[in-house]
Amino acid sequence: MKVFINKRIPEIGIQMLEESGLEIIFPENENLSHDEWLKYCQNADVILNVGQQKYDKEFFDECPNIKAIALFSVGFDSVDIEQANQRKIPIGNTPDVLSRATSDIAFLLMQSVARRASYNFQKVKDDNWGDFDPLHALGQELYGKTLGIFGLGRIGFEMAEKCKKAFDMNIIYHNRSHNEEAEKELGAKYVSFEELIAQSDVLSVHANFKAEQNELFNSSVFEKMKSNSIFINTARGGFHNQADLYNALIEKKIWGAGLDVTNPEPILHDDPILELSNVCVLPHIGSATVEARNGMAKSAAENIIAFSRREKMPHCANPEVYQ
Ligand code: 8YV
Repeated sequence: MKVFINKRIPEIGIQMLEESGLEIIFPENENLSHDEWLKYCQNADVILNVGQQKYDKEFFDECPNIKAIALFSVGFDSVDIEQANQRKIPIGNTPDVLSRATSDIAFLLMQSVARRASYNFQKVKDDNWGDFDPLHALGQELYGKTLGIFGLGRIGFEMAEKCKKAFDMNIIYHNRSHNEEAEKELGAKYVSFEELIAQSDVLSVHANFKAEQNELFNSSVFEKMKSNSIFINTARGGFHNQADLYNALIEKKIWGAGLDVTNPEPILHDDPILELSNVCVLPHIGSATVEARNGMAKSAAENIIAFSRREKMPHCANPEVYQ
């Protein structure tokens, strides 16, 4: 069975696949054009996918030989799951192993924005330390404030837990279903979407992205948020309309924003949001720790090995494929 891996992943994953006797195909160079990438896919049985390549109807039509895809990510919005199901193609993902790292980045962004860390760091880099000014660049404290989580799954839970422990924040959340563990352990309260946006001092997005949620956070939402509120997105850039976010920030409808994901991604170098002092943008590094990336490599390899043994993938985004 031929496994195409488009980018080097941590050695542990490669080792596991090799020890299982699988044939691994790496591209000659990692910056493939779409056509070059497609050719590699056409010659493979299984793909271990790193990055956001789209797996849509067109892809599946052009690569009829593909039998399974193991994503090197927890998010699976890049895959048309219905198409995969029709063709009985299991889609593996990497949940759990990156929850801590990704929620750490949400927590970091929240604090960075609340205390204006990137703005102040830029001042230091610009040789503009400045005189002590009792009124300049003041941040805000997070103790006892309300954290709203949109999408309280594994990553959202870890973010809520950190905020509870560090700042005794009140946790409210909006989700497809109730999260009983969060309600019991963190006192989290389920609220409607309208209540979530109106009551949050920090609103952090952690849901799985679906096409129908495209730009859910837009001007009509930012308008209803508190003027002291901080918007955090570490999930997918598609959740927010970036021009609307920019306008909400300059019109002081909200107080600040921390983004690990942008719309579009990568961010355009001349995006005016980058000029704002109450914004911190990171280049999608939520899972970028040694521990998380090793875990992701291991989970992806486990998925492929299980598939090669005609077993169910242990971390599967479309378990219905096995019914
Ligand atoms: C991945 C992510 O590193 O897991 C996800 O869904 O967004 C990141 O952790 C990135 O998508 C690369 O595949």
